[in-house]
Amino acid sequence: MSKPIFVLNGPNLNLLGEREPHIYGHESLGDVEARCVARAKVHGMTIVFRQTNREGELIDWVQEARGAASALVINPAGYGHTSVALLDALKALSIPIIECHLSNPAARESFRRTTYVSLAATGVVSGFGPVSYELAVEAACGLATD
Ligand code: CA2
Repeated sequence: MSKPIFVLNGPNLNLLGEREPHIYGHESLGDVEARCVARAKVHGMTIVFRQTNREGELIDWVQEARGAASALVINPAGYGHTSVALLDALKALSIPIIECHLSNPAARESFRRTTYVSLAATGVVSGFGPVSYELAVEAACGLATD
């Protein structure tokens, strides 16, 4: 049995579906989790899906993924644009890292064009709403190490 794919979500994503649906869509984070689980199941893989509003907790989970995950999908949310500490944690991983965004940050405000996480990512999926997560899990299943 291979290790699970970790899908980690950063701050404010717990509000998904409740605010700013014109940017982030109408689905809840629970709906997004269900998409990830279903997509992984097709490949016989499992998902550990988590969200936190705390930078340190996100970093703890990235460190946990070092031994416990076969690949990492991460939507760092706002921390992707600010956190060198998160980048440092990601750089310590030797498993594939797929950065995932609901929106396309490159097409939004200029401060979203800097994404530290991208420096450690194997690849990035953005702009497809909840489908971004499905595409990211699909990529993770293909790249997963044992
Ligand atoms: O498009 C994405 O997935 C983002 O990672 C979302 C972040 C944003 O800072 C990034 O630039 C792009 C924001 C997450 C906040 O999510 C909310 C969801 C619903 C209502 C309010 C915030």
